[in-house]
Amino acid sequence: MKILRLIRKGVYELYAILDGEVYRLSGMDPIEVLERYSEGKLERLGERVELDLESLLMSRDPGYKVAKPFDPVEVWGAGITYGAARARYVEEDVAVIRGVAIYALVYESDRPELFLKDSGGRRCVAHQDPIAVRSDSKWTLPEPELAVILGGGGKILGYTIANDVTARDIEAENPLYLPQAKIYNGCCSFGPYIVSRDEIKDPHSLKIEMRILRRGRTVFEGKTSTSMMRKRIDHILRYLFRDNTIPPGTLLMTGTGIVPGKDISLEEGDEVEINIEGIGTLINPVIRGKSI
Ligand code: DO4
Ligand code: MG
Repeated sequence: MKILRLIRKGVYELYAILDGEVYRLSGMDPIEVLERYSEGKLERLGERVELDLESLLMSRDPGYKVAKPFDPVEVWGAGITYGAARARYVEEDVAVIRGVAIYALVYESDRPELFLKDSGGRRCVAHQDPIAVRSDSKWTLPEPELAVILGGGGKILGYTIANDVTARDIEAENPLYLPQAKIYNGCCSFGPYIVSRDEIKDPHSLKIEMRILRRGRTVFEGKTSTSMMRKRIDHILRYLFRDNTIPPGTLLMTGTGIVPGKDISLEEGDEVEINIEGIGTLINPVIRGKSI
C-alpha cells in the first residue's frame, strides 16, 4: 500500500493506493492507517476514486496541493552511514581534531551518529514546496536519504524519501555548529508517498538517484544504492531507542550515499529531484532564507 496526502480547499485528504486502485480515507490519521494495515486490521479502505495522482504530483491540478504524507512528531537523522560520506568528509578535512578525522571514527565505530533534525515537523516541507539555503550559508547541499516511519514500539511502518538539506560550510567550520547546519526553516523535505513495509522486500537494495537542475539544465547527478550502507537500519534503530523514548509517528533518515563536492552549492531557483526505487520521486525548488 502507498499513502499520499493532498490538500483540497484547505482540508487534508488522505489517499491509499492498493493494487492500482485509489481510495480516499476520510478522517483518518496516516500513522493509524499504517499501524492498522501492518496488523491486518484495516477493515475498509474507504471509497474508491478516479484520480490521476501522477498529474497531481507534478502540481498540474490547481485544485490540489501535495502535503507531507504525515506530520512527524520527531525527525531524526543518521550520519556517515555510507563510505561515500566518510570519504568526502575525510578528503575535505572536516573536523580533524588533533590529527583525528572524527567522521572516519564514527563511520568505523559501532555507535552511529544520530541527530535530532526537527520536532513537530514544522521545518520540513512537502513535495514541490521550497527547501531552503540559510541566509548565512554559501555552501549548502541536498542529502538524498531513505527514511523510515516508526510506529508504536519502534516498529517500521513504511518508507519514504527524505532530503536532509545541510549547510556544509557551517558544518565544516566547527563540529559544535552541527545543529545550526542541520536545523533551520526548510532544512528538510520528505514524501510524496509512504510505501508500507510489506511492499519493500529489502530496504538494503534500493537504487537512489539525485539530480540538481538549474534553469532546466542538470548541474549535478549522482546515484547510489542502499546496499552501500555500512550500518543496517535495525542497528541504527537499536541505538536510537536506547534509553530514549521515541514517539510513534517519528521519521528517521538513514544517511546519504551521494555527497557532491565543493564545486556545487544549492542556489535559489534550483530544483532537487530524488528518486528511490519502489518509492517514487521527491522534487523541491530551492529558495534562500525561509519564514514559516
Ligand atoms: O555530521 C554529519 C552528518 C552527515 C549526514 O547527515 C549524512 O551522512 O547523511
Ligand atoms: Mg544526512
